Amino acid sequence: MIGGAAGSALSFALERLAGGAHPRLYLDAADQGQFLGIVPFRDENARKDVPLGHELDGRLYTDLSRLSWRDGIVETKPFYLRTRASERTGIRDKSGIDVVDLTGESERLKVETLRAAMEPMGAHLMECAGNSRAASFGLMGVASWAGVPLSAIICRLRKDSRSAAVQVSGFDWYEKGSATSTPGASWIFAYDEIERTQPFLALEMNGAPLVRDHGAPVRLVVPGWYGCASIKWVNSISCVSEEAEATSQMREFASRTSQNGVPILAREYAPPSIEVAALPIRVEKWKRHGRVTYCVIGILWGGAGSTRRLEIRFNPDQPYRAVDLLDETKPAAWTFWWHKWCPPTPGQFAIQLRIGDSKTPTRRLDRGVYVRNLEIAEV
Ligand SMILES: Nc1nc2c(c(=O)[nH]1)N[C@H]1C(S)=C(S)[C@@H](COP(=O)(O)O)O[C@H]1N2
Ligand SMILES: [Mo]
Repeated sequence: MIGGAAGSALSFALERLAGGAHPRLYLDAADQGQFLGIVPFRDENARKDVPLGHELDGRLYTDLSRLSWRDGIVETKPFYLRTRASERTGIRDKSGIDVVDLTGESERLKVETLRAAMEPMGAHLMECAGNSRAASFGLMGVASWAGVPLSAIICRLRKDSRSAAVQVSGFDWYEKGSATSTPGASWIFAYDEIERTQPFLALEMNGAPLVRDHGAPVRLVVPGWYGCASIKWVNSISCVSEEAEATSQMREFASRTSQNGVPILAREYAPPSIEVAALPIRVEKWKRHGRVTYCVIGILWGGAGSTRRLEIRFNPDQPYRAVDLLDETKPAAWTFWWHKWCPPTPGQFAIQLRIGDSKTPTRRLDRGVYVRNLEIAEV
């Protein structure tokens, strides 16, 4: 978990257990040599693990360097925020959700009713499509959720033959405007997408009721999709026709979710699926047998496939090499990898990653979105 005593996760060493088939990470630094510290990434200045700003411009960038391989869960307090709760608290009705059919007839679904039907939904990764170096790559996290599948709520609506899709909307009115974000949060889901991705209405995050900034009392979580579809402060779920126009939220995120231009109709949008990507999260410096060595530790996430060969290089003129993957594939979350590294000379390096054997798209990774830079002073 992230969020314990600072520095507690700093000193784990990585080693293959003698004779064991599975690589293990373990905390005993004794026979690993001497832990000398963490090498910071360059050109990253965002303040991490504290909420910054308010409302639409509110952010929290998670410090992923403190992530522990043991459960890979980010505690709620340092979990990333993209948009903080509105200050217009008085005008929001938090008692339930309006469920609206195609004729416009609506039924009030109470939060208490949802709570009574709540079940564990497992650990799921969420990443903002705007995650980038400017955010110190801190706009992502894995939490464990409890809630109710969206399909359980819309099953009634489904019988209407003219309905093709469902629009989930959240409260999104704020005291102040924003230079970079548009108010209005809703996303339209085709029925077959709901079946495939199994979105759920979450009431609990990491074993406690949802907090305000994460969408209390009820938010949507769409496993495997960028966070822009995971609507917070859900206040209505409506049936819409096949000709429904894309929402302002869908248009706002069109380029960040790799759409072809800004399509007019909702059904023209490709699912904003998180493609396979990887990120170094921590570079450890060690002294072993009188030599300085480095260990790059990172995460791999996204995509639907299972066999993933991840490769690393430290400069464009070097060949790619396979990294070691922690042998636990959790398709809904992230998995850990590491790579021991002895830089040839001191200097500046850019850590690049690629999927060696993939036919699946890895557009953000290939565009260099997740490249991190560092300076090595000692070899
Ligand atoms: N109502 C509402 N829901 C929203 C947003 C928003 O601005 N308003 N932002 C979305 C985006 S872009 C992301 S990445 C996720 C972030 O969820 P989190 O802040 O709980 O991590 O919420 C989504 N849900
Ligand atoms: Mo986002």
